[in-house]
Amino acid sequence: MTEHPSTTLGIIGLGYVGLPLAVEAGRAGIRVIGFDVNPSVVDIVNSGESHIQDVPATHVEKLVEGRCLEATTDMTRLRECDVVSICVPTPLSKTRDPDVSYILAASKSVSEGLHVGQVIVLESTTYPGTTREVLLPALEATGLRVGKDFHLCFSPERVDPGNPKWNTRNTPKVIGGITQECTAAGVAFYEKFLDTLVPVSSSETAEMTKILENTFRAVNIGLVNETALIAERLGVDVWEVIEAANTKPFGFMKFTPGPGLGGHCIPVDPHYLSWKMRTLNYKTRFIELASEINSEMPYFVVDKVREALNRKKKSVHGARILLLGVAYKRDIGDVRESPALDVLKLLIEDGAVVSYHDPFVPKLHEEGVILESVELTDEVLSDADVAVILTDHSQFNYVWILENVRMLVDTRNASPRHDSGAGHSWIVKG
Ligand code: SAJ
Repeated sequence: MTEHPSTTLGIIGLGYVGLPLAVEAGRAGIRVIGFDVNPSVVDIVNSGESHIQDVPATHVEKLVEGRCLEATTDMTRLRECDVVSICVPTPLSKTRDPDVSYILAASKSVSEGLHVGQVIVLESTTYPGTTREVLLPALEATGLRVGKDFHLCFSPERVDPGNPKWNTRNTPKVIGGITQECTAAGVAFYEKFLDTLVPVSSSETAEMTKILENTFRAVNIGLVNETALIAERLGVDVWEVIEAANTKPFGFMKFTPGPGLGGHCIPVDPHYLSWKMRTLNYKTRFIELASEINSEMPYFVVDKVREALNRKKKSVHGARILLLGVAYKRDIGDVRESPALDVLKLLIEDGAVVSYHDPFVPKLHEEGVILESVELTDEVLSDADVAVILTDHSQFNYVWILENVRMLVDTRNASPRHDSGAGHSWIVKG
């Protein structure tokens, strides 16, 4: 571990971005103070535990015991830091507009402790212009000047929860400052413990880079979901089409249809750009159209359930429906913006008796729905009128599921292709 005793890094927000960053910096010998408004997060970290799936508690414990890492709710201690990295949430408000309240709160705390020589870096995904228009005024209100007394950069987080290969240290890190000196100062700090830095010419460039990365995903997922809707009408198996297209060794990138678009990044980030462009009188048509199509998918899934029941002369009302997986993607327990919640609500509204099984989500308490994950047994499977695969967790035994269910709607192409040899429609058994 190379020592950087002179540098103290402050990280505001100890979530899925902040805690991995704290651990990587601490392991490089940088002293880290983690700041969080949630006292229980502070207590978890200070007791050498971890509340983040990708951060082993042993890593936290070692750094806390080695006095390289401590956590606090006391924002006045930001003045002790040479560098401050802001890793707070940037959700959407109820009206689907950017909610930058967490960035504003962090800006206030940072400006109260701002001193000559500090490097401030915003890592939270946001619309191009936020660093210069929101953060900079708050910091220069202290009388200190950017690029001269302190440095200010944007450097997007690129954490992919659950990714076994790419982590905070080895994922290339884009960084752009308000001035070139800011960019240089940011690079000089991060290269102490990150493998690859990608300096760009401004904070707006860095902000736009991140938004493009996630808009690219949202739009391509929208395209493949529309392809699924088209394939249904043509009687073609969309997954077979995608697998065949994916044999093209160049010029194609595989995305797969599903029950909709979940997570706290992909469904959210493109709307930050849409909002910003509306203020500049420009309509981001691809983003809006992709969002429209992705939001339609839960309704499409419920139509497939209705179609399956119809084949047995049953209605949705009173039907026993078992959802398999409610997390927004496989092998994690995060249900934020999960399309499974939309499917669940639609089925309950239609009078179905809905239960779910998700090994990563022991209980659901979302928007008025309170359910606990049921144990998955032969009986539970065979009792359901319809089972619906919404999240294709790796640990599910799909052959056993297919054998025991009466009817199966598979929104992830996870179950074995049924023996008829025909393509896999969304209704796999029924
Ligand atoms: N999805 C599809 N079809 C696809 C891919 C995804 O329906 O082909 C759905 C997923 O089921 C999920 C949603 O879209 O509901 C988002 O999936 P995601 O794979 O983009 O997963 P996220 O939200 O965890 O995205 C993160 C992103 N990381 C950050 O924004 C920091 C993204 O940049 C990563 O590329 C992505 O993980 C990843 O590759 O897993």
